Amino acid sequence: MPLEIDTEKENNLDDLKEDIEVTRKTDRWSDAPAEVKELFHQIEWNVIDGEHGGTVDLIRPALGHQVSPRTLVAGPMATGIAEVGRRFKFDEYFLPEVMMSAKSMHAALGILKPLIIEEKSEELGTVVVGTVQGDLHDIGKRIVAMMLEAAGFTVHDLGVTVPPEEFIAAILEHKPQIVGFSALLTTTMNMQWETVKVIAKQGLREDVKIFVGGAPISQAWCDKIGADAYAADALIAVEKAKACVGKFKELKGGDPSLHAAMLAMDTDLTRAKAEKAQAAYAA
Ligand code: B1M
Repeated sequence: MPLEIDTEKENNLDDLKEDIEVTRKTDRWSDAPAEVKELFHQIEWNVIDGEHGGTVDLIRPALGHQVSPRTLVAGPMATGIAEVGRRFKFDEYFLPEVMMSAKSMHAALGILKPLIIEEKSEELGTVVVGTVQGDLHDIGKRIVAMMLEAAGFTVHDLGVTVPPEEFIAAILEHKPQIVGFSALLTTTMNMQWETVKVIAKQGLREDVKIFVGGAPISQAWCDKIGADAYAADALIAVEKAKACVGKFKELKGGDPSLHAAMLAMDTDLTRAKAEKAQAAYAA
């Protein structure tokens, strides 16, 4: 049985501005056994310090303690890379440091990917994903792709800086039910819109449900560009993708009812999360 560790609760990450000694005093991951809590803090700090060898060396012991690959991705790897983003934003880190941290994330994801995909038990449908043209960020998109695979989808990941024509070619070749665009830069988010337009121009809009995600992306942006669903994280992407090939299977891409249904799912997911947090607090 995998260990139950809550990765959905909002964490205060101020300790990550300090050092691991300060981190050890926090109650983050305190629902985990002490040795796992310690491993999680070390993973956070290895991602922050860009120690890819160290990160990899910590992943296997964590798995040995029955921590699930998803918990590692959504837990200490996510908090570590979030702190890297903060440091970059405030000019405490420059590109070389960020690249080292990204290398740590990729090294860890390389170990976790086969394990996550092994969980695949059924065939739900086909998804094409890619980071839009001009954008090199792919850590989040890889996580989304892995989680979709684990949930039962066949995923064709087109990589980074994918031009609209490549998305079109992949739609024609793989006939996916869902196409997902990732964008991490305010300067590349517009390529999501361009790609939606090219798909529509090719007469393929009704054939695919279009998902958008990435740090600067929002529901308002999804509405504006006429995408079908916005996913703030990988778990939401999975839930919405399942609904698209399940209860909303008959709705076509671009149908306003599909868009409304996807939006309503956010309300349901937020309510479920709040109820879970309340139950945990009461216990
Ligand atoms: Co860049 N970078 N970066 N960077 N980088 C950001 C995005 C930035 C916010 C940092 C900052 O200033 N705080 C900033 C963008 C500012 C802006 O546009 N407003 C920035 C910048 C400026 C740049 C450069 C321009 C820097 C420069 O050259 N001067 C440059 C651009 C290069 C280019 O793309 N052309 C650049 C380069 C890089 C690296 C190459 C060094 C590296 C990327 C390595 C890689 O990915 N292979 C990098 C990194 C690592 C980051 C930060 C620090 C971390 C991004 C990340 O991996 N997050 C980032 C800071 C930040 O985001 N706070 C930053 C972790 C990941 C799990 O989260 O990607 O959000 P995320 O994915 C989530 C959700 O968004 C969602 O689910 C994921 C999992 O939960 N999601 C989807 C994502 N895609 C989805 C798709 C879906 C659904 C959900 O459907 C398909």
